[in-house]
Amino acid sequence: MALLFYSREDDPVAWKAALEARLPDLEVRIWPDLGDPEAIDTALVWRPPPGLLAGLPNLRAVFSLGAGVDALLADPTLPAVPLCRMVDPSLTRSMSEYALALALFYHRRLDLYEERQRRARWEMEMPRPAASTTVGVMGLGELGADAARSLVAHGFRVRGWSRGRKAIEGVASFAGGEELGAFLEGLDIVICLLPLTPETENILDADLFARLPRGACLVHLARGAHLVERDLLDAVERGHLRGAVIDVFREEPLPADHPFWRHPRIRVTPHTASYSLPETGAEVVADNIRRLREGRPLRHVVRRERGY
Ligand code: NDP
Ligand code: OXD
Repeated sequence: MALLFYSREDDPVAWKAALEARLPDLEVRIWPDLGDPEAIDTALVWRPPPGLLAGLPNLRAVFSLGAGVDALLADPTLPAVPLCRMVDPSLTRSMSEYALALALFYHRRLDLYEERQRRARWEMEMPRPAASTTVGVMGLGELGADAARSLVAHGFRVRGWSRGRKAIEGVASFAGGEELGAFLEGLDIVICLLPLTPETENILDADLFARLPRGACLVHLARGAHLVERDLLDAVERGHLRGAVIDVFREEPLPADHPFWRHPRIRVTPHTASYSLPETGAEVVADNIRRLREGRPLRHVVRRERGY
């Protein structure tokens, strides 16, 4: 049996080689060269066109190249086979690195110096210790928990918000909608690492921004549809938020005429916070294929009823 690989963004040749090195008997077929669809029993995909997977009659499992599976779950024709998301050390480390880098960007006031440089102003601010900055991480899953640990290790004061309460050393845990207000109160920097579900869509809105103190910064690394873009523009323009770094957008690539591109206090990065390397990600997929073959439970299976 064969695995179908589909991604417009990942290198199919590198993934094929990494998978075949681990499972020499696995035939990897790269879209659009499907061959006989009946011979395909697994698929490794990133944002496949709706209906593609439904055309594989003998599919037994779908493996996502991404940690977030919102786009897959939005396909009403997605076959009712186990869907496993990507949980991979390289993905986790690169996300934590990005979250830490951006927390440091605001903590060390690099946004202020950028602006002063444009006006040739030599004016320094006395650096403050990391412990004087409170960073809140929304979502304490594989990525959020590791990011929170990196922030703690650097010395920041760290809070985390999730559905259930967590015990992560050095992280104050807040759980559920009823504790969101207390989580947000007094944050200097909020980092969003939530999955996109019906409950979290549009969560970064005027109401949430109003619960942050004046001068807080947003680092949004999760999904475009979490953010109400108009509300962010308004909060930044009124000076309620000091600034934002946004990595994910409702429309990707971000259209050239989008106001975020040219806003002096909104920084845009092209959905680049984190990625899975074939060298490590292929091992995660190969492990699940071995489990599937041997009838053992798969790892990182998405719970469809909760959407992540
Ligand atoms: P996980 O599924 O491991 O973690 C999700 C976390 O969010 C959990 O802590 C969960 O709480 C919490 N959560 C879910 N729903 C709610 C809710 N309604 N209220 C409060 N907390 C909630 O996901 P990952 O950490 O692996 O990934 C997170 C997201 O990061 C992905 O879904 C994707 O959108 C994004 N991402 C972005 C990338 C980029 O390059 N920009 C790269 C990779 C991922 P609990 O633990 O209690 O269930
Ligand atoms: C992911 C992503 O979900 O890259 O892994 O956004």
